[in-house]
Formats: sequence, structure tokens, C-alpha cells
Amino acid sequence: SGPSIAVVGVTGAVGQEFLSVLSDRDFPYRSLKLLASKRSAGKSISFQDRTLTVQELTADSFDDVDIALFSAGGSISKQFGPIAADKGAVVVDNSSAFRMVDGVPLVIPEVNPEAMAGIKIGNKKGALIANPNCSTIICLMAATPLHRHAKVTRMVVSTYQAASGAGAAAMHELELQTREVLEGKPPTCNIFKQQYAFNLFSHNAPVLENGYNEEEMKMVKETRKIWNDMNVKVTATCIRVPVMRAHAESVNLQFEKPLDEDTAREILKTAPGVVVIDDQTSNRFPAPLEVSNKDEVAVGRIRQDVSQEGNHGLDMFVCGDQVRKGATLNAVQIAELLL
Ligand code: 2RA
Repeated sequence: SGPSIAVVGVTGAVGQEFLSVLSDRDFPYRSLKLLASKRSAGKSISFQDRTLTVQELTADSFDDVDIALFSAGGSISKQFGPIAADKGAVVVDNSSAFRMVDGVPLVIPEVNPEAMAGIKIGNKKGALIANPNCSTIICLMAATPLHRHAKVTRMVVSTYQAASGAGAAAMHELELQTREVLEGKPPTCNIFKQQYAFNLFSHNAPVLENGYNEEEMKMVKETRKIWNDMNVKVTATCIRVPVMRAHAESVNLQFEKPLDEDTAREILKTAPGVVVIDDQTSNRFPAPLEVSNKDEVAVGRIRQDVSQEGNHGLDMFVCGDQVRKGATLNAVQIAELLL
């Protein structure tokens, strides 16, 4: 029993993780359709105790689909998302195609589930729901509980983003380069034009007119939409670092009301989907390897911002798995809200 589901872009790193998350969470479904490009059609993929065959994505793929999970890039989402919705499917899109479109909810289930109120499966008319960018999700999982308590007026984020955000090929290249460098060979640089192993560099997203790259402006714009607050001041610097699949982010917050670090820590300890790792005596704080392949976002280094007056500022450090909570888990949790 349950809805009929389609996973679009199933052969990519995120697509594969969609299947693991659906299985891990025992998501109920009556049918599961795996869709990808013509090139991948016919491939067999094992799922739970069965072998499924990948089907070619066409305009007719969504006739009997209740929920379509998209993660095949913005152009595929733009082309097929509306078609799927017109056929009655609720589309949960992991690309940036519709995130800033008025009327398309941009949802983190623990943060703003009300944004998708009224959307349900089984209607004649489907809907589009956008999954936020991974670095936005991970940041706001920790910042929102504090925002709800003391109202964030300004947020400054510095991200340290994993290879998985650039896809499976980037993860393979990081591993290959690391071996090459250790063996004294010149590094293979196909994905990024510079050496990635033992290095870090400004995020590979295009740089815009204002000098910010697209990743940084996603953080700015998506935060305002998710918090429904066009006045909150946000700035970000996004960096690609040689880590496989979990993002790390330094977050500085300025509040309208005072918020001391002990209260902040207590709030975060009960925040859904968040675990506090903040052991100052043994210098143990969140780290990418510790959150990789896990659902929770870890937060630590919670401390009063000494550059701000009277408990109106906090610093913290957040880590989260880019492929799970940053993409697939968040999308599946959105789908769970439709059940
Ligand atoms: C990145 N946020 O990490 C992107 C992936 N969607 O590059």
C-alpha cells in the first residue's frame, strides 16, 4: 500500500542515496519507478530484495505517479517537473530550478513544514516542492531553532563543502589525485581546473556580478524565503575542501533579543534532527567524518560572539552529510509529510 513513487536521476550519487533513504526509512509505496536518461535505461538496480530495471525518462513516465523525486539536474527538472505535476504527481525537486519561484514551497521539514500545507497526493492537480540547497539545509537546521527564540537579524556563514556536492566524479577525482600526489605523480585535474587533493579553493559555482558565487547567493536568498523574512541580513563565503561527503559550516548569528550560549545549547539539544557535540574540555566538536552517512546535523563551538554587545551574538560550527540531510533525506522527509 502507499503512493506510487518515481525517482528521476536514479543513476547519480544522489539518486542512489534516495533508494537507500527510502529503504532505511521503510517508506511505504505501492510501486517504484526508476527513471533516467536513454543512456542508462535498461540498467538493473537492486533495491531491498528485488532487482528493478531503469526506465527511460519520457513525458509519459508520470501517468500513474503520486510522488516524483527529482535529482537529475536543473534542465531535466525544468523540462519534466511541470509535466509530472500536470499529470497529478507531487514533485520534490532537488535542483535549484524552482527554489525561488513564488508559490513553490522551499521546505526543510523540521524548519518550515507549514510552507507545504495544503499539498497532498491523489489530487488531479499535482504540485512542485523545492528541496533547498545542501549548504542552506545544513546551516538552517542549527540556526532556525535559535532564530525562533531570539530572532536572527544577521547571519554570516563560511562553508567548507565536500566533494560529493560536485557529484560522484568529483569524489573519484579527489581519491585519484590523493593517490597520485602521494606517489609523486602529477594530479589528474578533469573536474576542477586546479589540484583538489591537499588543497582548498573558492566554490566552483559561477561568480555573479556582485562578486558572490551562485552557492553563496543561494544561502542568502533561500534563508530569506525559508524564514519568510526578507529583512534578515545574510552573507556567505563558500569554499570547496578535500572532504568526501559532509559539509562543515562556521555560522555567526546576530539576534534582536539577547541569547546566551547556555540557553542556545539547551535549545539545540532538543532541536529535531540536530545533535550537539560541544565538549570544550576535550576539544571535541563536530567533524565531517563523524556525520557522514548519518541523518543528524551536528553543532558545536557554541559561544558568545565577543565582538557583539550583551549576548546579542553567537558563533557555532555545524556539520552535516551533504548527500543525506543535504539532499535525499530532506526530500524523503518532505515526501513523508505527504503521506
Ligand atoms: C555543492 N550545493 O555542494 C552544491 C551541490 N548541490 O556544490
